[in-house]
Amino acid sequence: MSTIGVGLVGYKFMGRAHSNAYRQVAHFFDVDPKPRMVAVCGRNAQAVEEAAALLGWEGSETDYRKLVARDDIGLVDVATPGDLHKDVVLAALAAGKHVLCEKPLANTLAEAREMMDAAEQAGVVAMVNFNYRRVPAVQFAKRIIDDGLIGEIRHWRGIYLQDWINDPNFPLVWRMRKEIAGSGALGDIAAHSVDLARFLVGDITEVVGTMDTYIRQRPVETESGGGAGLSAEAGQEMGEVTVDDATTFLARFANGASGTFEATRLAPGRRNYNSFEINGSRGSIAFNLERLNELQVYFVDDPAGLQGFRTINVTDADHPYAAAWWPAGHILGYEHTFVHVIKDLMDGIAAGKSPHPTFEDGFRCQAVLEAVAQSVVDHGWATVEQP
Ligand code: SOE
Repeated sequence: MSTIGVGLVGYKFMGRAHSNAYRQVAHFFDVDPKPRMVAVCGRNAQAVEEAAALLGWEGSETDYRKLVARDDIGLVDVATPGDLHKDVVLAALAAGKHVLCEKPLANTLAEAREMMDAAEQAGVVAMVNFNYRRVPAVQFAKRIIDDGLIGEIRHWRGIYLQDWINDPNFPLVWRMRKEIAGSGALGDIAAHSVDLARFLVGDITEVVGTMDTYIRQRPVETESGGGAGLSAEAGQEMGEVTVDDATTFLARFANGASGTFEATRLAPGRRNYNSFEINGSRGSIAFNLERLNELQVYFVDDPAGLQGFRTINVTDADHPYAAAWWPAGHILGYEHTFVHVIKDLMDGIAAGKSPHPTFEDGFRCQAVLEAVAQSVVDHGWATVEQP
């Protein structure tokens, strides 16, 4: 049994989710190498030392350049806001480290291309953490599609709704500042839908869409900042929101299917409603992350009179990842998707092959996002750039 030293950059919401996955993966999956939680990195020395102790890291660093240079680290995990992804990833690749980078890969297509090319040059394992690909029900949907059970795919309908910033008094956190996040709902949550659509249906060739901001001013976040999730503390001053609250777009897939995408963070009552429906010539599949253990399926070949959407509880032993956890019906949660990502990343490192989503997948997703933004400027269809 071998181990690989991990260095994590970022220790807030995604840092906590990734740390949990590194702690858990070897307890449930037979991974070789096993991750060794060497150091977590953050600019605030006291805060990152506290995070190291809380999250189970051996040590901490305050400079990512020192972290990537450490001989006891073989994998660098980038769980920072988007404005830091490129610099940290390029430094880690230059140091010959394997890399896991949070989604979306970059804040611009040019950055994504530079990162994709650098990963290719470095010849290491490089993966993007679109974790919803590793929901067992999503993997099972892929199995159903690949087995031809719903026939030729004609329609993708991706709807990702949240409401955590519906309150106009919610502070101006980094996800609402273009210089840090790159975009709003488009890059934060529509990116997940685009990645799932690419995984389940195929590549996208052109798009046309809208991007809207409804709450343009918000209270500036206090220095104390928010917790490790999506919470934050409002200060007295007001600041400008510089990203989209919502986006909707149409898409054409290379295989002839049509797609609709909607993503907003202003949908009261929808906490993390990442859903999709796929219609094929022989059936349909529907998924909703808020009921992530379930997959709805419809098959036209079911006997007349017995046809209808049925709900599969994707927790049986022969369902993806399920055998490693609990007996059928003892459901999984959001955090298990990150454990599955790390399990597949360890397998990729063992095999010397980048698991999907690779950095090319990250680039292709970024290209769709950039084309949507371009279509808004041009008021017309935009072609999606290819690698
Ligand atoms: C906020 O919209 C957020 O935390 C996203 O940044 C994550 O990628 C998504 O998984 C949950 O919602």
